[in-house]
This record gives sequence, structure tokens and C-alpha cells, in this order.
Amino acid sequence: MTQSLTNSFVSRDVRKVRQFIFKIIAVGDGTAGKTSIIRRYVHEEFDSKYIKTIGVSHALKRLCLDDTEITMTIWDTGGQELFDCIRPQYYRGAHGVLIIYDVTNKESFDHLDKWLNELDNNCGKIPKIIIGNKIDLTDKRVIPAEAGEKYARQNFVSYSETSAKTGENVFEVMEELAKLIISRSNKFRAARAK
Ligand code: G3D
Ligand code: MG
Repeated sequence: MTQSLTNSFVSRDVRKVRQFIFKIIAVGDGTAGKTSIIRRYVHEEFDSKYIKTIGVSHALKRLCLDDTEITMTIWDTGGQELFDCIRPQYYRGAHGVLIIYDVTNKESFDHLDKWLNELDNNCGKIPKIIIGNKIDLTDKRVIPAEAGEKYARQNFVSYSETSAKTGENVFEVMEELAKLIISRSNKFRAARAK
């Protein structure tokens, strides 16, 4: 993989523990729920009244998967989805991406092509998950799960649906992304060893 992963082996309780630091970024239209998903995952809270900050901010979250300890550094655009010229800096060095749309907003779904193109141009083939968010708003949903799944399948990207409000599926999605990144890095190392 082109980005350098922190990958060291430390002795703990006799067994070997692998440690990684991943940079995760979230893209998608404004109001799709990027900040809310990150807040739900990192702080385990949902607050519709928080003050939005301008500028990139990032938060850390530790995750253990079998013999692997992962520190997820999750970057929030802080509204930079609006500024095409600054986003390449945000993409730099990313190991995995959440591409978020709002299942109650067709425009945010229609813009997935634009986000995928931009990611291909800036990040290459890093692991990605498309997320349909706000599934708690069942009466307002305009994009059925099947349409999201079909789009993701056609673009060879994983698909999940979440509610940052209720927390449904948020932890599972982050774990899935971490596993995709580890599996890609394992394949990369295996190919290099040949
Ligand atoms: P963004 O970071 O992608 O721009 P935000 O989006 O996280 O700021 O969310 C935009 C609005 O959608 C916020 O409402 C937030 O509370 C709401 N929202 C985010 N995720 C969900 C969800 O899963 N369910 C519901 N019902 N609402 C959600 P406000 O009113 O603060 O603008
Ligand atoms: Mg935001």
C-alpha cells in the first residue's frame, strides 16, 4: 500500500500484539451526517444542537480486533465539503474512507459518483464503505436500501446503513472498515514478500 502504516510488534502478556494507526476520512454532501456519525462513534453521543466548527478536526478511537490494536484517527471535514480546493489536503495519507449520504435526500445519493471520482483521483484504491445514514427517519426515506446496495455493488464498494441518532450500525461499520484496511495491508505485504 502506498501509505505507511504504523505496524510494530510489542510483547504484552507473552502474546504478540500488532499495532496500527489508521487515518479515516469521511466524505459526502453537507448535512448527510458525517460529523454526527463520527461523534456517535468517538464520543458515543448524538447532539443535534452542537455548534459546527469550520476547519478540519480529528478524533482518536482505539479498537481491538483479535491480536491487533488499532488507533483510528478520524478526520472530519468541518464543512470543507464545500471547498473543492482544500479537500486534497484532507485526503492525503488516508487509509480508509466513509462515503456518507442521507437516505432521505436523493441529491446526496446522486452525488456519490462525484465523491467516488474525487476519491479515485486523490486516494487511489483504498478501502471504502458507502453509508446510507438517517435510517431512523423511516417515513422520510426516499432511497431504498436495495438502491444503495446496487449502486455500491456496481462500483465494487462495501455498503452499510446507519443512524447516527440511534447509533444503529455505527460501531459495526467502523469495525468493518478497519478489517478491510487490515486485510488490504496483509495482501500488500504478502505480495511484497513474493
Ligand atoms: P455533516 O457533517 O455531513 O454536514 P451533520 O452532517 O452531522 O452536521 O448532520 C446534519 C444534520 O442531520 C444535523 O441536524 C444532525 O443532527 C442530523 N443528523 C445526522 N445524522 C442523523 C441521523 O442518523 N438521524 C437523524 N434523524 N438526524 C441526523 P441539525 O438539525 O443539527 O442541522
Ligand atoms: Mg460536518
